[in-house]
Amino acid sequence: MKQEADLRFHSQITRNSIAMILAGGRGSRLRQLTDWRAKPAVPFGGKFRIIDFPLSNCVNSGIRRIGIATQYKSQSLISHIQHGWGFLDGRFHEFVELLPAQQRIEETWYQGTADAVYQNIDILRRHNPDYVLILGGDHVYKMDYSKLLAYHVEKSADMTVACIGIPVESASSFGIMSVNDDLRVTSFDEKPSAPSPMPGHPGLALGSMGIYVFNASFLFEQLILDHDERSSSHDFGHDLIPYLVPRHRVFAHRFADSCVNMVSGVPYWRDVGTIDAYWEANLDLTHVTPDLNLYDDEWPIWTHQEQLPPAKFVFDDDDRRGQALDSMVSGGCIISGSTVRRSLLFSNVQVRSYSSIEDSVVLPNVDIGRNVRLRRVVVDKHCVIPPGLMVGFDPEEDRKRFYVTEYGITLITPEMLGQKIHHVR
Ligand code: ADQ
Ligand code: ADP
Repeated sequence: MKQEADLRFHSQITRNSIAMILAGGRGSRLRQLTDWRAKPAVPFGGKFRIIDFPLSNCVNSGIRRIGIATQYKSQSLISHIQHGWGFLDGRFHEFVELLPAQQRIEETWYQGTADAVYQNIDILRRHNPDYVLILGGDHVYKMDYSKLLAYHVEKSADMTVACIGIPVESASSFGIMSVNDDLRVTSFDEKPSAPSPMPGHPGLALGSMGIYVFNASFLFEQLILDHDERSSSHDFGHDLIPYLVPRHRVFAHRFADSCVNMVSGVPYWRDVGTIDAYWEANLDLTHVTPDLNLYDDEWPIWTHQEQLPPAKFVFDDDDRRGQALDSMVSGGCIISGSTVRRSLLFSNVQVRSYSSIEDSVVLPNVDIGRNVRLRRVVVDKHCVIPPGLMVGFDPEEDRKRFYVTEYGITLITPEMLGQKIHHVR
């Protein structure tokens, strides 16, 4: 009975909520992978884009009214959303609405993250929500937002911030908070230079995940004050939250209480903001029991899928086997007379005879010629890898043409190969 009552409570709250995904950031640490697309549009996991994770979390949590604020290099993101996320039904007041920075209210682009919401305040108001859920478009994780919203309501909070333990060494890239015994936030510092650990957890600081719930009328009132009356860079982490904490009821919600994908008791949440982290999180999916479960029917990740034939593995004319081992291979791929090991191939990748691909992530529409050897690389969309190319064996040589990370992962893009993209499939 209690469970049924909880479900009714959750569904009523989610129905009266609207989500706003902030998808305008550049993600410059992903180097040339974000030269042509915003970080939320970066492909991930063989057939998804990063933004599919927060979007799927919304839909799976019962939140069907979603705005997406776009800005930097948004064409790729817009086309993905238009192709893949049109299934929400306007007749039931469900929608995914793209909100490009279009200088509607101000003659400027979105400034900080709070400004991206402020500039759409009239659109949000029109839908008359009780709660607004604000999300980043940059992280890979599975979370039941209905539990976060229910927590916010139970605490009678004005605002709630989802939080997670962050190793102190990397905590200066996050908003770091302290809380009292009731989880009320008592201080909030955006990217502090010397973050303090949580009491009782020497190596961990309490970090904001950039996921916020607000009572809608409270949010609108505070955004207007932030805009009209305060000197501010209009950013949630730098300005709004530190201002609200001493004056209003701001609570922290532990991600572990709403996470759908735990790994040995620790909730899965990945930034994939650097080439190393991106490579590692993608390659992890090829392991026998990966940290991120993409095969969970209870919490599916939705995306735009091109109609493609199945992956094909064939012998070549010299009778060499085409094979992939410990790998994930998407639709439209053809592996002929070559071997792919511990790698993730996105759709429409062709690998020709005598080639070997190891520990690599290959994005869609890539053509790999004969006698190619790739090891520990990330290959961007549309690359044509010329016959005989060897990458991943001599970092000094690779650095002359490609981008090689400190950890020894090489990024290959069409520009680095001297190729121009004329035709985009
Ligand atoms: P950061 O991720 O460093 O910290 P930010 O660069 O503002 O903060 O990005 C937050 C989200 O907003 C991202 O999804 C980004 O794409 C988007 N975004 C950034 N600028 C935007 C703009 N002008 N218009 C639209 N969208 C924009 C934040 C918080 C920290 C918290 C971390 C968790 O500020 O407190 O710890 O997220 O990762
Ligand atoms: P995505 O996978 O991010 O959608 P697309 O291949 O569809 O990437 O490209 C998105 C946009 O960027 C398209 O308009 C495309 O023409 C442009 N683009 C992508 N890569 C290049 C490039 N190397 N040179 C020129 N334009 C590019």
